[in-house]
Amino acid sequence: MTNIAIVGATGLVGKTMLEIIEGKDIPYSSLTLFSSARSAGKEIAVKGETLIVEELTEEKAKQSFDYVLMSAGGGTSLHFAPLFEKSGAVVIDNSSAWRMDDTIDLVVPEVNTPSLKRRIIANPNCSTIQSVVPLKALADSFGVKRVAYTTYQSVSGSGWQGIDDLTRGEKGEAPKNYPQPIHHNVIPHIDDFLDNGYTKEEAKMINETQKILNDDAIDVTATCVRVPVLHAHAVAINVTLEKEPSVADIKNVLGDFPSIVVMDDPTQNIYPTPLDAAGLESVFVGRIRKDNSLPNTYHIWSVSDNIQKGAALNAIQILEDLLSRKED
Ligand code: 2RA
Repeated sequence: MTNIAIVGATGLVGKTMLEIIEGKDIPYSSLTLFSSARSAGKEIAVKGETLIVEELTEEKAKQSFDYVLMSAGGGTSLHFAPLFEKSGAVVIDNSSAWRMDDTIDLVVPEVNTPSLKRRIIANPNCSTIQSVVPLKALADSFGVKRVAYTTYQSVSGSGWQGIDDLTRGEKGEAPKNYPQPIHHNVIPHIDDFLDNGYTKEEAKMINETQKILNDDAIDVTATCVRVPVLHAHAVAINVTLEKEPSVADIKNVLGDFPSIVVMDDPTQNIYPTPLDAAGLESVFVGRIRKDNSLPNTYHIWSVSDNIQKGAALNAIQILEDLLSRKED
């Protein structure tokens, strides 16, 4: 008997969670869909059954769920995740609200395992997930000292609103979500600015990388950029290692790591692009080469679907891991 709830079921990530649950045939005895009052009453078909989306209230959070997948923003998570937890559920939360809390696990299943000190597990930021997967492979074999990220993040990272802004721009209309037009443009600004000149998105990549790799000694910096692409983020990763492996060694280690697909043959113009990754589960890497300016330093280009591995799929993989432990 597994009772699952999804909070934010009508959002882009919630909708994708439902598709993955259906596609992977995740077993459940009941599936309850929650949303804000605005979307309550909508009907969604899952595994041949029509479910009616309910407004999430404190009373409903006291029902006995085993697992709650949340993707409804930080405010909703801060308020409702502890209520679900108190009622006995394990919450897997896609917002940034809990990620840097010392008592909360921040999990990418290929990289780390939840301690379950608390029954709230945080799903990391999308661009962080597709970066720490290759970095974990490198850390295990060669040690990681420093990372410099530049991201190229698709509009679906902002949910339906980001997609709407790109569509609006295509029709010559002004943006409603982004501070600048995204159509025919790139915007070096994701989430709010902080006093130190970085954005919150950049801070997420810095802090979450250290937490997931469990190593505060790794120096991390980031510049995060929104690009007019619908699906899949790209991250240019410049990484300094403890050792100095050959590029072939690096390709072998990455190719052997779960969920990584190496696409790297410059002679055939083979490298991953967002169009290659959109809708797929893997983290694709290419353009792997030695940095010409620094010792022990390499460039890696990582591309992955931000709604799949970057959000919904990673959350479902955490759920699958918990379900398999329950069976053991
Ligand atoms: C973005 N990182 O792409 C966000 C989504 N979680 O804006």
